[in-house]
Formats: sequence, structure tokens, C-alpha cells
Amino acid sequence: QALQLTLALIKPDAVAHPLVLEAVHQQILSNKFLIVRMRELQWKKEDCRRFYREHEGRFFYQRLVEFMASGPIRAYILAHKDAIQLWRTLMGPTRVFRARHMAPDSIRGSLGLTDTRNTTHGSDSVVSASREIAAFFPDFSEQRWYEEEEPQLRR
Ligand code: DAT
Ligand code: MG
Repeated sequence: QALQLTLALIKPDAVAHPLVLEAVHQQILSNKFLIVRMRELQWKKEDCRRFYREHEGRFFYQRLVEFMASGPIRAYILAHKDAIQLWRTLMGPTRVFRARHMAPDSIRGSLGLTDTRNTTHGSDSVVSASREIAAFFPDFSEQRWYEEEEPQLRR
């Protein structure tokens, strides 16, 4: 089966709490994602604005930017069959009320704090995965990975 790449983030609310960080990491491992790259970093507000530019003008945009720049985040490039959809399903709905009620066992349903402080991010399409992987891992060549690594990893 062909593998797909996605970008996953563990947001500042979750990185700040070792048990929460570990719980999210365990979800990645137990669902048999391949961790292609992983790094921790702290973003400046300007980086957050660029990353979330599609939400510019929304009422939560400023809050979101401040939150994402408020502490360290952990970024992963993950590989799996249908990685983008699988990771989004594991995360659960964006908003905490919906997550807790509709997907209580999901990452956001069990660990999310508020609509903004919702533990994780996942790319929502192949196009955004490419853009987001490049934003966090500028030295990583997605094309090279699909051509040279993926054929050896799939099974
Ligand atoms: P997702 O992170 O599920 O892709 P999104 O792209 O619509 O959701 O929004 C990006 C982030 O913005 C989201 O993870 C948290 C914040 N956000 C979205 N909707 C919000 C709302 N109604 N109130 C507060 N924060 C919100
Ligand atoms: Mg989104």
C-alpha cells in the first residue's frame, strides 16, 4: 500500500504537560505511523500568522496566533496509508464541545482544553500537507522521499 505524508503538530498546551505530550506521542506510535522527521521549536508570532493565514480576519485569529507562539511546539512528518485522513480522525473535531461529545476518545476529545487550545494540528489536504511540511522542514524534499524512500517502506 502506498504511503502518504502529513504534518502533525503538538501544540503548546500539550507540549507543556509531559503526560499529555507522551499520550499524543503514544497515539502516533500505536497507530503505526512512521515518524519520518520530528523537531521541537518555538514559533514567533510572524511564523504563526503565515502558517494560519487562511484564517486571517476570523474572530479567533489573534488568539490563535498568540497561543501558537506562547511556548514550544513539536512538529512531525508522519507517513501512513491515508495519513492525512487517519491523523485528522484520531485528532477529532476542531472544537472542544463537539470533540468531547462526538469523539470522546479522540485526542482533542480526551485532551483538548478549549476551541483554540486543542492539543494538535493536522494537515487537511495533500496541498496543505506539502506547504506545511515545507514550513517546518525546509530541508526535507517531499518529492525525493516519495521517489526514493516510500517504495522501500510500503508493504
Ligand atoms: P483544524 O485545526 O481542525 O484544522 P481549523 O483549520 O478550522 O481547524 O482552525 C485552525 C485552528 O484555529 C484550530 O485548531 C483552533 C482555532 N480555531 C478554529 N475555530 C475556532 C473557534 N471557533 N474558536 C476558537 N478557535 C478556533
Ligand atoms: Mg485546519
